[in-house]
Order: sequence, then structure tokens, then C-alpha cells
Amino acid sequence: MSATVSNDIAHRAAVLREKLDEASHRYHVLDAPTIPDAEYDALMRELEALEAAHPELVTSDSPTQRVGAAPSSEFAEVRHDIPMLSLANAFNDEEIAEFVRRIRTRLGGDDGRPLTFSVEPKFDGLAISLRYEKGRFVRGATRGDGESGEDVTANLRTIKQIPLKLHGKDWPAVLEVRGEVYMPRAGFEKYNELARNSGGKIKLLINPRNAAAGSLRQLDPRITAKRPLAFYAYAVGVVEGGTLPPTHAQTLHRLRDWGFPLSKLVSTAEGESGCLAYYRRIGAQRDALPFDIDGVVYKLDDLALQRELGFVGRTPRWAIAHKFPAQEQTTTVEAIDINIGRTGAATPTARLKPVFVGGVTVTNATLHNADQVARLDVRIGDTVIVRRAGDVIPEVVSVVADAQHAARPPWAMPATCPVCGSEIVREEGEAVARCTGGLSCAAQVQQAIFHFASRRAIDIDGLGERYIEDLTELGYVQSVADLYKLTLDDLLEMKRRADERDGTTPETVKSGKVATKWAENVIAAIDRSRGTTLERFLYALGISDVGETTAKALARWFGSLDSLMAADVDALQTVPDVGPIVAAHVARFFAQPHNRDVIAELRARGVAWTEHEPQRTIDGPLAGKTAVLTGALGALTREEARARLEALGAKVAGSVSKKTSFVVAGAEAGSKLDKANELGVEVWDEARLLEFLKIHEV
Ligand code: D41
Repeated sequence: MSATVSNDIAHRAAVLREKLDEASHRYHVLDAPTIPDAEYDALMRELEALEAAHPELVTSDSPTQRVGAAPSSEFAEVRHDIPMLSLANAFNDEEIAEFVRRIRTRLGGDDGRPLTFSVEPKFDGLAISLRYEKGRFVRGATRGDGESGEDVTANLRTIKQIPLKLHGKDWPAVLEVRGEVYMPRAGFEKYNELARNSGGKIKLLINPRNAAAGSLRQLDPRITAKRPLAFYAYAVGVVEGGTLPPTHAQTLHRLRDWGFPLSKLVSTAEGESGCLAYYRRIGAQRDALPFDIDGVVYKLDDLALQRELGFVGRTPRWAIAHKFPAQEQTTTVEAIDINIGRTGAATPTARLKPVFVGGVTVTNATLHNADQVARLDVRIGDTVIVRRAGDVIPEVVSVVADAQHAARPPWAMPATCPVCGSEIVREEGEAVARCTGGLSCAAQVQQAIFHFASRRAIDIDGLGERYIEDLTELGYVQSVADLYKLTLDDLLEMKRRADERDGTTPETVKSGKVATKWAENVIAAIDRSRGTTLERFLYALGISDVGETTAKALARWFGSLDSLMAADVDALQTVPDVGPIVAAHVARFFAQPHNRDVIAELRARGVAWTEHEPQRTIDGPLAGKTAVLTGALGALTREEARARLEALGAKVAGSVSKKTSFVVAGAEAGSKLDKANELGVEVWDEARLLEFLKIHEV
């Protein structure tokens, strides 16, 4: 009898592995998820439970086994049976023409037909090799010097895009897949955001390439598992007991069938002109891509011709990397200035000796905050590496060590605001220092007005940044409320004075007409903006951390500005998604007499919206229900459980009363569970909660 039970269990484990593998492949490799995350998690938990109860069922390629535990002390050396070659680089069109000519000559001259190239992006990561035996991933190594690298198998196993078991069929008995491990930009940014807020506990990653390399060199695979790495296969090495197709492009497609991701950007091109057209097409998309690339690679597609050409040293004659302009350059820091943002955030900014990076000339780079300056130890006069990737703000990545660095004074955040002279303070637990000048600080006023007038806020069309600067600098507007006293004559006079000051536009009949039209439009737009909504108004006020979503939640919850302004921090925190930090910002904003004055003036000058009764229910299957969480949940943290219940409309309370709809009791639940039983309140165990979430979450 026990045999049939364990057969059933073994079968179930196999089914779960199959399902999980397929779902993970669809999610990570094909980018087309088929089952919700919650379902995936539930299947994974079931498999984990089965394997925990029957350790003999665990297989090395089980999806539960991606992260192995025991940290090793160093990486073993791995010799590459077939050396991993390197790529020649080209930096301009002429070098590509030369590359194609050389191939032609070696292959016996022009036969009138263009050569076909497999063309692909050049991912900016770390080259690695993966060995599969009988379809199972057995060893992975870094490229190292091409002859031998380091055994990083345990770390590579944590990368979800790398199959632990080959998919499909007809794979060779031994197959070595080569490719690049890289870190997508979003993951890199998210990781660094976390690091920046960790108060120095998590180290910042320098750039996606270093991040990929550093992550693979972690001795503890649990650390690697937390890094958002991805993989792209671009070649094969050893092949035994099987064959591959005759062209490179077909080989890449075969690898895709076996479970490796294939970039949508991979293509084929005819001759030199086709390659160059590809270079420009990919170059135009570069900034918008979700990962860094430093160029494209052209490979003669026909593998027989590749063999005929062979290589020089370690570099194949049949392939070349065509590089894009570098996204990192070195330059010197001429000064470190402070930029004051809309909410007073004082951001140290490096003024740089102009340098051409990522296709543009860069003169400033952000240093984020004082901690970051200290971490990098940037000092005025230092040589630094600046990076500009995509449309992200240029940043200082690191200081290039030089003999004078130590002699330069370390940088410190100034005590006062360079714009208004108010004190700069940094509150306990916050990464940013702020100018305390509030709306008496010209820098903050300008940006506050700019935000207030922006399209998604109060929406005053035609009032761009330049005019706002002029209006504030020439003294027409000191606060957002002043916008509503502007007259046509004010605007015309302001414009005339600004033109005079700049010595630019001579007054002509035509320019006079244009100015009048502009002024009329602005006045009309200001007038239109008087009729608004509470949520837009709240968003327009520019309270720290109150974006459109929070503004909407606050407007719904309170219904009127007066009841919102009267709410204390505790009351604010009852609003869905409003935590202690946002609540504190909101309360502090409305406590400031200056802000209250501006609001009163805006209302007096006709800015208005319809108010309504508070709407304190959320739609959803748990609308109107109050839940209480107690004890330890295994699969979720308390916070996750709370957020997910709230998302379904529940209110989550701290203590059990007659009004409690149900109590979720985890392990070792104590007095709250007793109370629930005493009052006859419904009690859910974790399984019931998970089941409910599974059914109701979209
Ligand atoms: O995306 C890349 N970084 C990439 C690197 C690529 N797409 N193709 C490559 N092809 C080769 C050959 C032609 C030698 C198989 C490569 C590299 N090599 C490479 N990466 C690092 C060293 C060599």
C-alpha cells in the first residue's frame, strides 16, 4: 500500500515540477505569463511541502532547488574545452566596410551575392558558459581569460532565465551554451533605490555591468538570487552526441526551443549596408531598451564559412562588435552645487568639465544625497567616472583614485540654503536634507508653481517654466495664489520687462500682437483652472510623497478639504495605502500657517471644486469587512497579508471586537484568537486566507 501512496506522491511532485517549470519559462523567457503569481506561489509551496516530507523525491533540477544553501569559500577553476573567443571591436562605418571586404577576399572574392550576417545586440554584462549533460545543467563558468574561468554553477542556477533542464527534444548529449549574464535596467534601478534607502546597509551597484559581474562572484548564492539577473545565449561551445543546424541564426532559434531566451532584436542582415542599417535601427532604440547594450555584433551566418575563415589569435575573423558611443566617461568635478527641489530637497550636484557621454554633452551629474557623496568620497577637483544611460539623469559613478585626492577637503552639505539662506536640515531616518525656507525660498516657489500649473495638476496651459521664472524673478508672483490676481496688463508688462532685461526681442507690431494673444490665452487658462477637483487640487499643492494616486485616495476618503485639513496623523493613516511617512508629510503640510494662508487665498480667489460625503468603503469582495491578523503566517508577512486584504476592500484592524468580521490566525496565535472564539467571530487559518486570495485576486 505504501508503494502506491508514494507513487502518487512522486507523480504529484513530477506534475508540479512540470507545471512550475513551464510557468517560469513562460514568465521569464517568453515574457508571456500564463498563471497568476499567487497560483505559481501556491504550486511552489505545495511542491516544497511534498519535498520536505519526502526528501528522497528532491531532484537537482527541481524548481525548489535554484538556490542552494551552503556558501563555499572560493570558486573552483574551470578549463574551457573549447576556448571562449573574444570579439574584435569597430567604432565606425569604415571599419565595418573593411571587415566585410576582408571576409570577401578570404572567401575568394565577390560572387555578386551579399553575405548574410546574423546580427544581434551586444549585451553589456558578463560572458559565461553553461554545460548541459543529458539535458541537465551540470556546470556553469565565467569566461575568465577565455582559457579558464571560475565555477559559478550555484549562482547561475538562481537565474530564472537559465533552464535547469533543457526543454524540447533532440538536444545533444553534451551541449555547452555560451552567453551573457546581464542586469536589466529596471532591476538595477530598483535595487539601487533599495540600497539608497538602506542607510548604508546595502551597497550601491555601480552600473548594470559591474552589477552582473559582482552578483555572479558572490560566494553565497542566496545573495545572487536576490539580484535581478537575466541571460542571453549567443553561441555554443562543446557539442557531443548530436548536431546543430548549419547557420548561426538557426542555432539561436534552436536554443530558444531548448528553453533559452532569444532577444526580439536578433535578426539577419545582408551585406555591409544591411549591417549598418541594423546598427542605426538598434542605436535609435538604445535609450528605450530595458537593458544596457554597448553595441551590436555581426556574425557571418553560415557556420561552414565561419570554419573556413577561422580566427587570428583568440578573435574570430567572422564576427565583429560595432560599438555605440560610450555611456561612461571620465571628467573632473569643478564644483559641487546644491539644487533645491520643489519640496525643498537639497540635492548635491556635480558641475563637471563638459564631457561627451551617451551621445550628449554632459555638464552636471547628480550625486543624489549627502550619504552618496560620502560613500563615493567625491571632492572638488577629483577625476570621476560619469555615466549617462538611457534617459536617466547623468550620475557620478565613482572617483578615479589620484595622488591629490587625499589632499582635497571632503565635501559636506552646507548648513544654509544657497538660494534663500534658510537652514538646511536633515531629519532622523531620512536620506535627504531639506531647505526649511518653504515657500519663502525662490527655488521652491518656482518649482511649486511649475508643478501647480502642470497639466495633471491644476492645468494652466501656456505657463511654461520660463514664464514662471520671469513672473517670480520680476516680483509678480510670490505664491501659487498670486497667479489668480494676475491681469492682462501684468502679463504684458512682465513680458516686456523680461525682453528688455534679456535685450532680445525688439518691440514690433507683430511681436506686440503675439504677446497679447499669449497673455489672453494665459489669463483664460488661469480662469478655466478655477474649476477643478479636490484630487487635482491636492496633487497640485505638491505635498511630499502625495502623487496622483494618494491625492485621489485622500480626496475620496475625506470628501472635503476641511475634513482632510482637520485630520491628524492617525486619522490619515486609516486611508488605504497611506503609511506613517505620507501621513506625517500631509499633517505637517497642513499644519504650516503659510500653507493654510495660501489655501485660503486660493479659495478666496475662486479656486473651487465639488465636495462630497466621505467615501470610506472600497469596492471588492471584502468591502465593509474588518479583519484582524494574529500569529505568524508562513507564506506571507503580516504587511503583505494586510495589503492584500485591503486591496480586496477589507479594513484591517489591530484588535478583535464584536465588529470584527473575521480573524486570520497563524501559528501560535494568542489572546486575539481567544477573544475571537469568545465573541464567536469567524476564524480563518492561513490556508483559508491563501485560498480566498487565490480565488479573488485578479
Ligand atoms: O551580447 C554580447 N555581449 C555578445 C558577446 C554577443 N552578442 N555575441 C558574442 N559573440 C562572441 C563570439 C562571436 C566570439 C562567439 C559575444 C562574445 N563572443 C564575447 N563576449 C565576451 C567575449 C566574447
